[in-house]
Amino acid sequence: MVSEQIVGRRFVRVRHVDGRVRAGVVADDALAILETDDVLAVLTGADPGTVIQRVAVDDPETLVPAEPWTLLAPVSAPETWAAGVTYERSRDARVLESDAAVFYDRVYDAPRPELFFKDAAGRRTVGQGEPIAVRTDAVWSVPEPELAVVLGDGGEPLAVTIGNDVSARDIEGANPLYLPQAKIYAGACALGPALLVPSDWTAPFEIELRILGADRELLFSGRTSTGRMRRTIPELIEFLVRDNPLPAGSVLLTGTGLVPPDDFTLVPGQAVEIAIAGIGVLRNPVG
Ligand code: DO4
Ligand code: MG
Repeated sequence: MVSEQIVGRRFVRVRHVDGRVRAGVVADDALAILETDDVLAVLTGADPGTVIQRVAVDDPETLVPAEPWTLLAPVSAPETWAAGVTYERSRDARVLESDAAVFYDRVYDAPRPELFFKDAAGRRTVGQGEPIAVRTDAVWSVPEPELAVVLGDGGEPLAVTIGNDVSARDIEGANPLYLPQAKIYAGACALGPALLVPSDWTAPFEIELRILGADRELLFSGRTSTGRMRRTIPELIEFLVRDNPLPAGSVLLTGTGLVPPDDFTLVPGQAVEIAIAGIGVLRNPVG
């Protein structure tokens, strides 16, 4: 169970140049680096131990720490899962891109949600500032800004963070059976910058997406709210953990409500910024 003292707080994982990984707590415009490296234990009520150092950050939203520390993905997720077609905008995009429109249309209203595997052991997941990727055999790639939920043993929600479910829309649209190839590849997931323990799990989160060109010019921006989701977080978790033993620290991406125009594709040199009020800003170059 989440301890009351950490509700409303933000937690990070950082690595020292010597290789040590530590958990940290966001404290004003700095990170309080903890003795422990186990963010999950802190979330579930373990004594965080003492603060070993305070490190300044570049910005209270992006939370990039001063050297010799670097920011890591805030959780080392044994498994990352994702929900799809949880917003009307996503349903419309899938219906347009695919000959199998009926499946997407149907799943939007069906009692059972679409849930798919996204990553294991964080092998394809990057953190703040690290490059996300486009598949070399895809011609239509997009970011998908999503609220990500970190789950405990048994599936209880512990914290939220920002997720980017980077996807190859042409591969996804060619045939629904290609979904794993459209969704699972090196650099196809980003998480960060911090874990937030919300004080109210039912309150909506505002999500903003900005895509920047090589000269930092704005190529696309949009906003939505998790209040527009067709399903609730408990509903998604209930289906995810049904007959499915989920290791503690697993992550569930809750689906995208923001889709760039159909003539847009990600290319190397661009950058994707996702802001979720209360959590921060996740910024990744496209590599
Ligand atoms: O099957 C399509 C997946 C859609 C998705 O990832 C989303 O709606 O976020
Ligand atoms: Mg998605």
